[in-house]
Order: sequence, then structure tokens, then C-alpha cells
Amino acid sequence: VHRIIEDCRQELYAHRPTVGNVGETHASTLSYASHEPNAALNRLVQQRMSPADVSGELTVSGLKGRGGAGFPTGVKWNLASKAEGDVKYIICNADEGEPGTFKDRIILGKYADLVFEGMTLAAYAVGATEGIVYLRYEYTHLRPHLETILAARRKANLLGENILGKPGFCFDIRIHMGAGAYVCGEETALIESLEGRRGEPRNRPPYPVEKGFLGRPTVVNNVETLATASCIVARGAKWFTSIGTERSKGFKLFSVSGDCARPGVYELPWGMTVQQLLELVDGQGAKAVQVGGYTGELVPASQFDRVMGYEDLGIGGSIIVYGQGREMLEVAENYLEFFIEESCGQCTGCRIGNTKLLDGVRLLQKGTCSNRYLNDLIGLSHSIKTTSKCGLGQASPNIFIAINEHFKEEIMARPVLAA
Ligand code: L3W
Ligand code: SF4
Repeated sequence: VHRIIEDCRQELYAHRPTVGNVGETHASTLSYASHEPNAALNRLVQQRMSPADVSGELTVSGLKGRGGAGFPTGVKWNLASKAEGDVKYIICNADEGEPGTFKDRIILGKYADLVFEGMTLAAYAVGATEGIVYLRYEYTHLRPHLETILAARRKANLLGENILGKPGFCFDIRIHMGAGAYVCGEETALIESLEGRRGEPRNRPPYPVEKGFLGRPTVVNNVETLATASCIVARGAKWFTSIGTERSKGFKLFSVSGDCARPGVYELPWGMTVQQLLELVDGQGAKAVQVGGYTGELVPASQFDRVMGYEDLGIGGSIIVYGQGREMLEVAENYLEFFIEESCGQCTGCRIGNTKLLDGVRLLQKGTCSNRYLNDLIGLSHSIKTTSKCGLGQASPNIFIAINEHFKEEIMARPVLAA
């Protein structure tokens, strides 16, 4: 165990990752010590990088969106740069609401400069003049701190007119507070909310890069994506591609919680197995691990050799450890209660289907569910997935499907009526 942890730490230190002190267990020990302040913007100006050079550097780096979906960041910036629009926008999605996810809070609290620098790089790459941070309502306490940093950046001409003396490079950032809705983490619901309407996901296409905020080309990136983009432009794509695996480049922040002795935020290279991560956080002997928050995937102990990376488990940075004492029906009940509470209600499958699924889980808990009804619930789960418009509904029944697949014996240990 120690060997794996030590190997992992040495590898991380050797690569001088974006976040220092990696392998420590507490978020408060994270530091961007190895990142020179504003090194990316300075490089952009001193080396006279063109907008295409900036998105090109990101494309070569292989950086993929850290909000969970993994869309290539360089491609997104490039599409937005080519889109027609009198005004363009950069939105930082700081609506971190996925249960078990708290890495963006750490970045915003300690390294907000890197996020604002990333937004400014994006603005240069796509030709945007306005940036908006959509900040989760529950992170209201971070706002004064973020405003102070924005003011300092304006004073240093890192925001505003002719940034760093570069003629025509004009960009500023404002903060918009969310109102406590999980679904506003979905980019089109976020845009609806920004425009003053209910936060309900839109149909896509058109994607925001073409038609986003106020119908203009808009880049929506997650907090971590923007912070990482700064590090890549500062140090070059080659530095980033030297870390990680063939299809998963660089590092990822993982929020680890649940039944382990050392929860916290860890920055790790892609490519570790679930088992290696569990050893790092003292969560050995777990029954299952949820990777990627409640919309992610439940990985049972028999699959702990699976790899964290886009080759396999590339779905995000939340790790929730479930120890042997956890009842998986209770876990499913908790997930479904959350999705029911947070559904925007547009799609019948998501709005009604999940309440029916929760009824079924409760019948199973009481031992008053029939076999036939259990099979109907599995069918219902697949219907919910196919008839839901956004990630919330599409992922909501995953937990029920997963526990039926991996923990059938536990479910059947309670009385299940034959008919
Ligand atoms: C242009 C195309 N752009 C895709 C863009 C798209 C988006 C990104 C990912 O989220 C999971 C969900 C939740 N032309 C494009 C294109 N894009 N095709 O790429 O898109 P997609 O559709 O793969 O995923 P998604 O619907 O954005 C899927 C989680 O992500 N989620 C995200 C929450 C994030 C936060 C946060 O960052 N704070 O809350 C929400 O649903 O797990 O399963 O930008 O425009 N042809
Ligand atoms: Fe709303 Fe659910 Fe439909 Fe998403 S799937 S748009 S949350 S009803």
C-alpha cells in the first residue's frame, strides 16, 4: 500500500502538477505554488500568440472538459472563435452541485486567479468581451473574495481595456449568483437562468458555442477546466501530455468522500485504478465506489481494477466510498430523493418516472415488492433514460440499474413476492 502511495506521490512531484502538495489528505494543503501568477497571459503577450495559437495549444494538450462530459476544450474554443456574432461570451460554470463534488470550491477559494486567467485566455481565443461566473448560491460566501481578486486584476490591467497593453484585447468579468438549483449546472439551464428565466435545459443543437447567452456564441467551461487551461498555456502542451495516459492527458482533481479515513481533494494523474485510489485514501475493503457523483457510475468491489481515465471511468472527479455496512437500497433511495427534488419537471419520464422508481425502492425495502414489479421497475429505468432531455434524467435511474446488476443478492435477501 505504502509503495503505491509513495510511487504515486513521487510521480506527481516529478511532474510538478498544477496543484502542489499532492497526496496530502486535506484540501487546505493544496497549492498552485508551481504556477507563476499570470504566466499564461504574459506568455500570450510576450510571444505574440494569436487566438488560434491559444486554442491550438489546448487542442494539442488534449484537455477535456472537467465538468464531467469531457468535451475537448480546444475544439470548443475553436468552434466559438469561428461562430458569427457581434458579441461573444465566456461563462465559467461554478454551479458545483453534484453530490460529493467539492473541488471547484477549493479552486475558487484558493486559486481564483487561475480561473480568471483561464477565462481571459478563452476570451482572447474566441474574441469575447464579456465573462460571467455563474456561482452556486451555496458558495455566496466566496463572492466578496472573488470580487476583491477581480478588482485587483482590473487594477493590474489583467482585465479591462487593452489588457497588458495589447491593443483591442478587451475583456471583463462579472459574477452572477445561482439560486440553488442543481439542474442549472447543465449549461443551457444555466443560460436560461442567466437570462432571467426558470433554469430549464434547452434542446441542443444549437450548442452554446453557436447560440448561447442572449443568442450569441458562448463558451461554457467548468472552473477546473479554466484553471487547467491557464497552466497549459503557461507551460505548454508538451508538459501536459507527458502526464496521464494515451487517451487521458494530464491531471484531474478528485473530491473523495464517504467511508474512508482520508477524504479530501486530491490531484492525481489520469490512469490510476479505483483500488489504488482507495489505498491512497484509506478506503480499502469498500463494498462499492461511486465515480463521477450521483450521475456517474457505481463500481462494485469486483471491478476495482478499473482505470480512472477517458478509456474507462472518465466521468468526473467525485469519488464516494461505500463501506461494507452500507445498504444499497438505502443508497438508491437517497439518490432518487435527490433527483426528484432537483428535476425541473419538463420531461414526464424524469418528473413522474423517478417518483415511481422511488416507490418501488421503498417497497423493496419493506419486502412487499413482487418479482414482476421489480422487472417493471428495471424497464421503467430504461424508459426514463431514453425519454429525458438532460443529464439529470438520463442518469437518474443508473443507481437502480447498477444495484440490480451488482447487488441482486442483497435485494433478494429481503422477501420479494413471487407474483
Ligand atoms: C459544439 C457539438 N459543442 C457537445 C459541448 C456542449 C457541452 C460539452 C459537453 O453534460 C454530464 C451530465 C452531468 N458542438 C457539441 C458541443 N458540445 N457536442 O460539449 O456536452 P455533452 O452533451 O457531452 O454533456 P453535458 O450535457 O454538458 C453531461 C454533467 O455532465 N452535467 C454537468 C454539470 C456540470 C457542472 C459544473 O461544471 N459546475 O455542474 C450536467 O448535466 O453529469 O451527465 O459544453 O455544449 N457538436
Ligand atoms: Fe428537466 Fe429532468 Fe427533463 Fe432534465 S431530464 S430537462 S431535469 S425534466
